[in-house]
Amino acid sequence: MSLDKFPEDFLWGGAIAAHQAEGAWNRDGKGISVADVMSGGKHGSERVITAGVIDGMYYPNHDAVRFYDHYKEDLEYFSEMGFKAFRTSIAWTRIFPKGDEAEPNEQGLKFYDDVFDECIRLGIEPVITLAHFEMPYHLVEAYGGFGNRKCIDFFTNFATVCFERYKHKVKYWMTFNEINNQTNYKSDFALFTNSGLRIHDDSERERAMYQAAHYELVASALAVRIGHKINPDFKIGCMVAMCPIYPNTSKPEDVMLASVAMQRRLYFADVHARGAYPRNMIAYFERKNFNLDITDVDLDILSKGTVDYIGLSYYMSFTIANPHDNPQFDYDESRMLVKNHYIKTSKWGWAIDPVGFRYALNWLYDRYQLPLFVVENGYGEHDVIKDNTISDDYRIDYLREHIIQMKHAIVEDGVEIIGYTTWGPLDIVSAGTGEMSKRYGFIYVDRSDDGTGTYKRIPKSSFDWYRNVIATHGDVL
Ligand code: P53
Repeated sequence: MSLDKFPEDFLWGGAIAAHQAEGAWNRDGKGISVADVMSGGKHGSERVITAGVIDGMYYPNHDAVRFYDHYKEDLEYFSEMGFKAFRTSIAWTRIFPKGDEAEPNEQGLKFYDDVFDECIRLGIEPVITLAHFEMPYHLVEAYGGFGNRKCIDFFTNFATVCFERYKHKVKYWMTFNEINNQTNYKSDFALFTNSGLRIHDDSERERAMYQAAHYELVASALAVRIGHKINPDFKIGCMVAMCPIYPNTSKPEDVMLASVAMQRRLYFADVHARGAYPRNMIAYFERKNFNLDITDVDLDILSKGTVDYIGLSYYMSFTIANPHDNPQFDYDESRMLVKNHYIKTSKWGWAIDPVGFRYALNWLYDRYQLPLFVVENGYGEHDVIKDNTISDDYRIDYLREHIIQMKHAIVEDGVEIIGYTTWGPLDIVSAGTGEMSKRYGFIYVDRSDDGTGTYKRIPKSSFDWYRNVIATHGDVL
């Protein structure tokens, strides 16, 4: 084993999600997903969730960036950059338009056959997320989303159909995208996108989140087991948003709260990786009298469906200070996070912290000793187009600094990493805000926040830069 550089078979690439890229929201039998009922928003104002699709309302994901029609051109660009891997999700509503049907929609299945065939033709490994913030809206209306145990079956049906259909085309899978994002349970967006929950009584929100997350963890463990039976060569991972949380000061209360905050945000990965709830969470559920519906059968399922790797996104670190009225060290993300004065932030307030990336990779690898797969990292920024060119040096700087830290983690710290897919290699609709103008891509898409534009693709200066990074195995950054 040589640890002096990125491994030869390292999977360099990029990642998108179906609902943020494809568009074609109601074509070829596709049903309405939770992403299809969210308006546009911006930094500081959350996207509005409507009761179904309302006539005359603007929904940025309906057209997204028309990957559905442009996928050949887009994959060709990725191939030109030398991508070894391409991560996307399968829109659940293309396969099961309402979510509770007995039979899948053949036209939806066919679309992903075409996409994966094209990837394979280009020598690009598809890396597939099953649920990326796009559950069928019908499951929300008729069942209350993952607040209802029945969604476990609907998800495992969906997973089974996908595993069977694509078993010779896809090896790398993930069950739920950023399953831990809903730890921010005070946000309607986080609860709705992850779990299809609409909770109006504030005192119910935290318990509802833990209950839904439990059903998701069970659904994920079942899917892992089903997948391994269908093809023992499958590598099935979980996916967590890794935002390491630093104490604001060396005051012991801040340090203790930071530790508790990490427990709360990452227990999802504990369950996925170890097949059991950590004792700190069991103690917490008891102290809060949550009385969650967690059965012995569930616990057995969890123990038999552990993941093969830890998928993670890394964008930013958090910093936390313990308020005086919190001697019991409860974690409230909406109230306790503070600005870290050592770190600059993006226009959307996201801390730019490359060393935090190295710290995060070490933290996860120390804890699980499972291979990591960095399936999202990137920099959202307004781009300026001038004479048909886009100079995005700020994006190159962000990615370079993060890749350097990832290299340190591999070479100096011995962390095992399967690959690295940047977020949004093609500009796509922002999940958090629904904006088009929060761009991540190496490839510009001519579309504005209100959906107008030619949808033409134009490589930015980062395109050539990333191509060279891949061509030199990360030697030239
Ligand atoms: P956008 C919050 C914090 C960290 C990651 O995000 C997040 C979010 C949700 O906004 O989401 C992930 O588009 C997610 C992607 C998303 C990407 O990060 O809000 O997996 O779907 O687009 C970037 O800038």
